[in-house]
Amino acid sequence: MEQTFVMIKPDAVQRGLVGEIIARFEKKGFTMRGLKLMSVDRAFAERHYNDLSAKPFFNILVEYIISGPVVAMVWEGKNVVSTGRKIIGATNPAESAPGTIRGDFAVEIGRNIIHGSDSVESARKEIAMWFPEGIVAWESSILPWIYE
Ligand code: IDP
Ligand code: MG
Repeated sequence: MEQTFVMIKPDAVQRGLVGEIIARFEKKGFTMRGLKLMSVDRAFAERHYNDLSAKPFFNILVEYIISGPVVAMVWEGKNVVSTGRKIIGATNPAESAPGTIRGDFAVEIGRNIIHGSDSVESARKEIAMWFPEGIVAWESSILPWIYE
C-alpha cells in the first residue's frame, strides 16, 4: 500500500489546527502509520527542502520550518500521495480550493500550514529521513469498509 509523508508546519501547530488536519486524513479513510511532534534544526530543514535550495525564498522557508515544532506523519492508502496533495490543496492558499486544508485555513504561500510529498519517490525519501526509527506496523480493522 502506498505511503506519503505529511508535515503540519509550525503555524498550524501554533494555531491549534493539528487535530483538524489529522481528522481530514483519518476521515478520508487513510491509515496513520507514524506521528510525532518535533523541532527540527536548520540543517535538517535545509535537507528536507534541498530541491528548493536555489529558490529566492529558500532561507525564508527554512526559517519558517524551524520557527516552532512541527508534526511529522506517515499516512497510508490507495493513491495516498496524489490524493493527499488534493486534500492539502494548491501551494498558494490564494489558489487552493475551498474544502482543501490550505483553502480552508491558510491565506499566504509563506504560511500554508502543511507539507505533503509530491511523488512516491519523494515520499520514500522523506519517510526515511523523518522516521529513521521506522513506522508503526498495524492493520486497521476498518479496511474492509474502505476498500472493496
Ligand atoms: P508544496 O509545499 O505545495 O509542495 P513547493 O513548491 O514544494 O510547494 O514549495 C515548498 C514550500 O515552500 C511551500 O509549501 C511554501 O511553504 C514555500 N513556498 C513556495 N513558494 C514560495 C514563495 O514564492 N514564497 C514563499 N514561500 C514559498
Ligand atoms: Mg513540495
